Amino acid sequence: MRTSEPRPAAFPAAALEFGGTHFNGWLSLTSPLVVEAVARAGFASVTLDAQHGFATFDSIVEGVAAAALADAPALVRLPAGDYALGARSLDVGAAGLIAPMIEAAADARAFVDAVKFPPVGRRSWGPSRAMTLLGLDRDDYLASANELTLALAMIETERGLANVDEIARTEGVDGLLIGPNDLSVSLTRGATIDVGHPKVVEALGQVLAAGRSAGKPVAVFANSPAMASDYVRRGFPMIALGPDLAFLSAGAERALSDVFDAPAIGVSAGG
Ligand code: 3PY
Ligand code: MG
Repeated sequence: MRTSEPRPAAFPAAALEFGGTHFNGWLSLTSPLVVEAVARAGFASVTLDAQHGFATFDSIVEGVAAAALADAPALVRLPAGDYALGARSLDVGAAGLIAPMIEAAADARAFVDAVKFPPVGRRSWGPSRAMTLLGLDRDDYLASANELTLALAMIETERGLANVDEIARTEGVDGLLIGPNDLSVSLTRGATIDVGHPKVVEALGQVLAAGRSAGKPVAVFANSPAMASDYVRRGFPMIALGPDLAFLSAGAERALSDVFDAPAIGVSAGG
């Protein structure tokens, strides 16, 4: 007996285009409890980070399910070039993939080849968990998977920026995601890691323009709530904020300082 409706684990690119800002919670820790807590805090989706975070295939299996419990699609950021993990993540119900360090159309094609079914790519069949999560049968999943699963190419190097138009135009790439930290490292030739550096700020406009002319959404990673506010003002439709460790540290610091800032509530010392 079915006890609940299928969870909306899908995440069509069109979801990013209806106006407003989509906030994604960026997770480096592997506990499904963390995934669910961040999703329930109000983020519209989460990212399980297998590049610089601790996500593994096993934690992705659990994380996708934990996000589904909170009605949030889960994206997976892949280790650079690990498109096999991308296809496996989609098989277990990830709603989309983020490929770091995409620098040319050939990189974008290799990504798309692994994660989109023909005729767009060459993804291999085997989405058992994804079909269950979405409540789709085999034919319906095959017919809709390319649309329902998002493939985001990260632009975060000088070379990627130089080739951003051809990357954005690659069929099967559903959108771009800017990595401002790596962009700073790359554009300043390793001199500084400053997401507010003028070269990084200029690059934001260039990537937004490439997305606009290809008709694809451009997302950005924000290191802090202040950066996220700035990106809202710049009109990004999707902002990834995190990581969870920063949320945890900020919450812990806040809890401790609140102990001393709280007004007295009249508890007597006893006696
Ligand atoms: C970057 O800013 O370089 C990122 O990859 C965000 O995680
Ligand atoms: Mg990066």
